[in-house]
Amino acid sequence: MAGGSLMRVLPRSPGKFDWQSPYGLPLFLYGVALSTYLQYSQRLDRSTPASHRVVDAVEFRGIVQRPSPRCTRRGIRGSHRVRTAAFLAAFLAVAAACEVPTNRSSQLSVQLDSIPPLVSGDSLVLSARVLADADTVANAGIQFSSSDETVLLVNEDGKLFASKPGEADVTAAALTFADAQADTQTVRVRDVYELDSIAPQLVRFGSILDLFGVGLNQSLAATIGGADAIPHSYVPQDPRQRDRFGRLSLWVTPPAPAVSQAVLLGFEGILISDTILVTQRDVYEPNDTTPAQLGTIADSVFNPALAFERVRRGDGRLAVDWYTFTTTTPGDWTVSVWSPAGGSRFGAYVTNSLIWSSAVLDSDGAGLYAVAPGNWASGAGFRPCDGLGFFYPQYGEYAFTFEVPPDSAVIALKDLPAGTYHVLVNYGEGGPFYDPGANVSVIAVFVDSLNLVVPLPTGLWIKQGYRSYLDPDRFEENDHCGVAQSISVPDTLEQLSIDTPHDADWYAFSLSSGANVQFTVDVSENLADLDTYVIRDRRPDSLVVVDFGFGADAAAVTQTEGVFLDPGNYFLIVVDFLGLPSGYTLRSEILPTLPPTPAELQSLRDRLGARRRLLEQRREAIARGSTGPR
Ligand SMILES: [Ca+2]
Ligand SMILES: [Ca+2]
Ligand SMILES: [Ca+2]
Repeated sequence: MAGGSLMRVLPRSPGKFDWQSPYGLPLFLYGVALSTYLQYSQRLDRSTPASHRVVDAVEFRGIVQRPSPRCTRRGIRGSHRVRTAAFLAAFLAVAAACEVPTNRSSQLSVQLDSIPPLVSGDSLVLSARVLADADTVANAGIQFSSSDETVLLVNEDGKLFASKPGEADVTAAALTFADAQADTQTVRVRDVYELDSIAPQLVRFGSILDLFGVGLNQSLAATIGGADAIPHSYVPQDPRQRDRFGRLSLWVTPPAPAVSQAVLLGFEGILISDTILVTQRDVYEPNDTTPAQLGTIADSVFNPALAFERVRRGDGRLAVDWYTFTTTTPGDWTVSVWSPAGGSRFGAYVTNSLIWSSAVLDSDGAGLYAVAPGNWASGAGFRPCDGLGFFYPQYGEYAFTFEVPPDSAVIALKDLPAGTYHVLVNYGEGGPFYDPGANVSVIAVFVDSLNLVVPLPTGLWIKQGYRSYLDPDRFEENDHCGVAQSISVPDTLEQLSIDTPHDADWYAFSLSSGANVQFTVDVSENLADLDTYVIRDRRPDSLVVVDFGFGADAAAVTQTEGVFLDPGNYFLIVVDFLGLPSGYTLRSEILPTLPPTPAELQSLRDRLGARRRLLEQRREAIARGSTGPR
């Protein structure tokens, strides 16, 4: 009865039906209209003995279980427990006798799971399945093979071992379905230390080159075009496998030539990239007569791989590097600029006002960088106050302070008002001076007689916060006259500090009657060499240097002469001649009032002359030291 009705009811058109059994074993019978089939099977369940020749009646092509277990007794038992148990038991007894049913489909194919990137020495177990359309055929045996056993060892069970770098095809084929389309993947086995690709192909100094590969990390010595490359970052593809695939990013540093290769040197050997092209300018160029605008800085701008390009402007002068940055809230900021090749040709200044104008020309008709009246600058040897330089009556000329040129500059500024600031970096011969005719403090840059053509490495870091070598003293910020600290005379002030190289401490004091005042600076760092300048404040007309002190033989104590000072307003500036931070104590005393003698005036002139000569000697020594072979 059952066999006959089944033959009549079941359509012969192929179809499929997913049915989730109450026991979590999804069953899928393929090849018949299963809804009908199951209706029948349920009817049969109630009325028909388990033994049944249902298999003859349906055009099934296989039975599918997901997930596909091996053909085990357990799997079959599970299938028995479906509600249509009676029917299915009979069905499965035939269909699932551990050999997959006959292949009558041209839709069958093998799907080999994606093989992950491999490194020599890796092993894994391959997985694949036979698919009928999009569905997995249960119990279908798979045979795995490798096209090159010297590269990839693959056994029958699909265990794979990557034995050496190279390429091989892995094929998964169905054991029993002769018509099933085999699946092949080409697999590349990477070396444990391998450079894969590099990007971008065209870079500038200060840009970042990304190297992709295996075994790359930041501890490798790296060069680009022979120049030491500065590590930027390393990002592993898989954080749990840092020593495998990843991206190593390097700063492109000068003087990498126009056609360069990246070279990585590790314990495992040397890796060399393809050629990259290097534009011989840094990422902020051109920023000579118009500044590179860094915009509003929330936290920091950092680039250790910039270049001083040593190119000449139209007026024959060496180009400079000029940046502006903007802060939106008052706060502490530190500007740091450095160059290994700095020395006597290096100058870096921060100012709240800077213009370049061919309207402000030097005697040769070259343009100058000018700090406008009323503004300030801070940087070794460049300390205009209200735009003015200091008049040295002993010489009949204007200058600022005498300070040895640094090879790096750290300018830390506390409580900087919100606004836009300028950073000017000058590597050329020349320097700052005050032009009384134009009433501006200017920075002139002259042609570099050394005529070097290679770009010099330099770095820039503008960072929120006050980053000093020593703790700032209680009077910071006092780096320019606009924020000078008022002091009494006489007095003794302790626990002061030159907190970074070339920190300058400005103090303001007034005398209501003439006095013979002597200032003494005691440093805590014996090598430090601090100088004092006593300046008569005659703004807006002039700032006149009336006394000057520096350590004689031992630099530990600096003392002014005790020159008679007329009633009026004064500045006392403590500057760092050598660029050596130190704590200090500042003591002011009133000495017995005596009019200045010609000998005292001569003494001041001599001291200033001595300082100038020492400065020139140091400049020359630095220049000799920094112009050797590079
Ligand atoms: Ca530059
Ligand atoms: Ca200070
Ligand atoms: Ca200061």
